[in-house]
Amino acid sequence: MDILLINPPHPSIGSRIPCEHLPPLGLLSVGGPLIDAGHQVQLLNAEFGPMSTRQITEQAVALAPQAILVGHSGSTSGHPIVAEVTHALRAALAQTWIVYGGVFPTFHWEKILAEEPQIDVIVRGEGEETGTQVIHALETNAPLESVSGIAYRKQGVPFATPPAPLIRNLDAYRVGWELIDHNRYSYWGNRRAVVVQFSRGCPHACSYCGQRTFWTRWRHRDPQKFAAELAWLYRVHGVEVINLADENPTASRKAWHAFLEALIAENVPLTLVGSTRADDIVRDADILPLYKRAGVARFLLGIESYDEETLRKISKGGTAIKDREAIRLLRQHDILSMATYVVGFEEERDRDYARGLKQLLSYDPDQIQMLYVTPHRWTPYFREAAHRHVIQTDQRKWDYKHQVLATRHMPPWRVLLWVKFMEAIMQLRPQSLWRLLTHHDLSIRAAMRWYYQIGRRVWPFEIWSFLFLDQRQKDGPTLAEFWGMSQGSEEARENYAESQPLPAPMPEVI
Ligand code: B12
Ligand code: SF4
Repeated sequence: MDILLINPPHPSIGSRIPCEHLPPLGLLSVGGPLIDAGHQVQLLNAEFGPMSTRQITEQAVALAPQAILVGHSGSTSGHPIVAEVTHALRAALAQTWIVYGGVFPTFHWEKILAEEPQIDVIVRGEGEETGTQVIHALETNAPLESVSGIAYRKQGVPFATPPAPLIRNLDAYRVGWELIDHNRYSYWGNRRAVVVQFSRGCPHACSYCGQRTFWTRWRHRDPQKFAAELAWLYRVHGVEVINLADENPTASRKAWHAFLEALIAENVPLTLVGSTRADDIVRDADILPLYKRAGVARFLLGIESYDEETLRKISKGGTAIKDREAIRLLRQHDILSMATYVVGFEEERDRDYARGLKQLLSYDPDQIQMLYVTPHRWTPYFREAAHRHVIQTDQRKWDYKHQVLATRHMPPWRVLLWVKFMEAIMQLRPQSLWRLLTHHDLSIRAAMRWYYQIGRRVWPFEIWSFLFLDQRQKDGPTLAEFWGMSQGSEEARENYAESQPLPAPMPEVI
């Protein structure tokens, strides 16, 4: 079948402010198995430009595919643009199948199928095997009901088949790297870059996390094969920067250690950036030199809050002592730390922000990222927040960089003032500037400069957007009224998936 993968343009700052783009790994992961199954696959990445809906439609019409597969990694805030683009595609290509996948449609399939008649099939969960099976069913006119892990309209009514089993062997499917021109993709200051996954899922259970419910059980690729693929990307395609998409790449010390050793043995000058948990860094204190030798340059630590009570409430499972120690250890090994700080919890007051700032200063991370709490309907946190009022009803702004829920004691302008004040203090304090100017590792200094350059544009842009672009509701609906009730039955998908036996994990002894 002739298949066109479309990555629609995302309106958020993460896509629009940096002049760099990363490959859409989700679509490439679906594309590789489709190519291997004998289909003709092309990718239209509309993030470049960005392309208008009209331009996307014109290109799609010119290519005349039999099926269009669409999805976006920023899936919640990306949904409105997917709806707009697919609507236009349907008007121009009446006979083409339109298949949609990703995290948000996995959980919101029912509403999407009811509201967007142009979408024929939604792939729920991992797309490698299910995507290939859907295309096979469409091509051979087989009943869609025979494919697990999808939703479609059965006799006009949204209908979901049973969840697909988890992919047990992540090495069984390959990424369709041939779908992109590596020259066009960069990160970390115009260095050729890719996004890759060593692992999927997370063994922890933070109550607000939408990702672990999606991937469910933590699984990892073969460490040697993964290292060999990264080395191949460097040698054949000149890739310099590896952005790890993993929720938690270091969850197994044994597997991560094996990967670091394998990558060091490949002897390729790669730069690795990713996210992980502070307690894993503390656990790995003795092997941090290996992190550095393998090329790890920065880890984002999902610290979220510096208040033990909030950490307990969101079931983070971390402690302030470990968080601080992780930052210290990373610095000791010349690895940058980026700490996230989440605001917008219901009972917050000025004194909480003041305390948070004091704590942040004492943690002394190299970079910070301030985020707004953004409850997804498929997370346990959603139930706790269901009564709160939505102040941002534009779904495109549900991107963690806009306040979406009212807080009880503070108007949004004061929350924004605190956020901007904390960002400015953290990034412009003498200690940070001194490191920026004098860090002995020149590559780290360049990376810090790059982050400051992006920050210089993002910081005023967010204030400008708040004042002149964003519309906020005064008496908005409650969260439950806005999205509907919590998706208890969808959370059951996880239990279903977890009931499937997986191969034994690598033993945790080294
Ligand atoms: C790398 C990354 C980025 C990069 C680049 C993204 C890119 N080029 O795709 C940058 C830095 C630009 C970025 C920006 C943003 N990001 Co981001 N990002 C990620 C990250 C770390 C990895 C994405 C990824 O490649 N995942 C791995 C792939 C394999 O998974 P996947 O895309 O879900 O695809 C699988 C399935 O969903 C399915 N599938 C997906 N699409 C389709 C389509 C079809 C047709 C089918 C059949 C199947 C299918 O099959 C795939 C294989 O199994 C994720 C966290 C994560 N671990 O996923 C956050 C994440 C996607 N980002 C997020 C957010 C909020 C953003 C921003 C909105 C931030 C901002 N305010 O600017 C923007 C959005 C713009 C964007 N381009 O995505 C959130 C999205 C939450 C949500 N539910 O909406 C995530 C999940 C982080 C989080 N923990 O919450 N991001
Ligand atoms: S540690 Fe990170 S990925 Fe794991 S459940 Fe918590 S927030 Fe999600």
